[in-house]
Amino acid sequence: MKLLVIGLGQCGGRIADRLVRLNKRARAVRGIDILADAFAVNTDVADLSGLRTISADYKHRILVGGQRTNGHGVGKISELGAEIAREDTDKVVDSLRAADSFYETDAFLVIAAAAGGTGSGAAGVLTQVLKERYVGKPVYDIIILPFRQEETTETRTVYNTAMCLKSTYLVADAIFLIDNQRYVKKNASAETNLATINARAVEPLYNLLCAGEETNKRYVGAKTLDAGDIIQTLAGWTVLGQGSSRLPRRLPLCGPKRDFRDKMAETAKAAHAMDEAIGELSLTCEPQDAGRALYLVTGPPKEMRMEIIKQLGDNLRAVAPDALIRSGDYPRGKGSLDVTVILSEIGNIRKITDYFTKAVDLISVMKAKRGLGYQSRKLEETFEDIPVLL
Ligand SMILES: Nc1nc2c(ncn2[C@@H]2O[C@H](COP(=O)(O)OP(=O)(O)OP(=O)(O)O)[C@@H](O)[C@H]2O)c(=O)[nH]1
Ligand SMILES: [Mg+2]
Repeated sequence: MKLLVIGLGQCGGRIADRLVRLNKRARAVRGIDILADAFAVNTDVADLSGLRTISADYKHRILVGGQRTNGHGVGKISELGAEIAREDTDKVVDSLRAADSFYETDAFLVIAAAAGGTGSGAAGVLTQVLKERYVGKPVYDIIILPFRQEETTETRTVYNTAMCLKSTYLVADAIFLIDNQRYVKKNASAETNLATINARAVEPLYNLLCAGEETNKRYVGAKTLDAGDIIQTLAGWTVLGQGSSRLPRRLPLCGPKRDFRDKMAETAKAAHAMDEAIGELSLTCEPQDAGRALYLVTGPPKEMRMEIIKQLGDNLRAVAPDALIRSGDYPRGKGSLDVTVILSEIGNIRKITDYFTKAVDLISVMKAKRGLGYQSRKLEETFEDIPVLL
C-alpha cells in the first residue's frame, strides 16, 4: 500500500519525516516503496528547517500563513491554524498534485498533534478538502494525543485536543490515535523521548505497508494482506500495535517428523507476539469495543504455517469478539516472528470521552465568566457545544 503523507505542524512534520526514513529502509532492504511522497506543512520556518529526511525544496516543506505569523507558528491557537489552512489550501494541494507518484497513491495520510495550534487546526480542514477533491480515495489521519502533564498545566491543551478530535472524526475515513503518554519513559530526556515515540509510533506500519507491495514471489504470503484489506478495515477511531518473538537461531526442520513440542513452542511464540502487540497498542482502549480488526504475521517462510495464523485469529477473536477480523501472512525476515494488530471502528474510547467532557466543562466555565450562566447537561448535548474547526 502506498501512502501520500502530509505532516502538519511540528509533531506532524517530524512523524512524516520518520515515515520517509521508513520508506528509505523499505527501499534499501526490500526494494519497495511504501510512500508515494511526503510533505511537511507548517506556519513555523524553524520547525520546517529542523526536519531531516523530507526533501528540503519549497514544494515539500510548505510554509503557510507566513504573512500572518511571520513564520513563527500560531502559538497554540488552533482556530488560527484552521483559518490559515483554509486560506492556503490551494498552495498545499498544488504541491501534492505535483508529486511524482501521485497517481499511485492508495490513500492520504494526514498527521498532526491534537494539542498544538497549526497541526491541530489544519488537520480537519485539509482532510475535508482532500475528501472533497479526491472522491473515492481514503483519507486517514494520525492524531497524536498530548502528555498528561501538558493537560494539567495548559488549559488550551484539552480544548485544542477536543476540537481537533471532533473535527477530524467528522471528515476522515479513520483516525489512528497515538497517545504520547503511553510511550513515556522515565528519566529519558524530552527530545529522546519524542524521537523514540515517533520511531515506535510508525514502526507497525512497516510490515503492514510492505506486505501488499511485494512483487517477488518468495515474499508473497499464502494470504496476502493488501491495500484493499487495510482500506476495508479502517474506519473511525483506530489504534495499532506490534509485538515480536525472537526465534531460536537453528530452527528445527519442518515436516511430519517434527516434534510436537517444537510446534507448540512456535504457536506459543506467535501468541506471545500477538499479546505484546495488543499490550502495546498506541492508545489504551477496550479491544471488545472494536468493530473491525486486522492482524499480520511476518516471519521466516518456514514459520508461516496456516495453523499459527488460524490460532492467532482465534486469540484475537477472544479479545475482540465483535470485530470483523482480516488477516494475512508475510514471509519476510529471519530471527523473529512479528505480529501487527489494528483495531478499528472502536465505539467507545474513555480517553476521548474524557477530553470532550473536560472541554465542555471549560466552555461552560468560560461562558459563566461571560455571564451566560452555568448549567449541568448531558454528554450528548454538550458534545454539540464543542466548536468545529472545519
Ligand atoms: N510524539 C510526538 N509528539 C510531539 C512532537 N512534537 C510535539 N509533540 C506534541 O505535540 C503537541 C504540540 O504540537 P506541535 O506539533 O508542537 O504544535 P504545532 O502544530 O506546531 O502548532 P504551533 O506550534 O502552536 O503553531 C504537544 O502535545 C507535544 O507533546 C514529536 O516530535 N513527537
Ligand atoms: Mg509549531
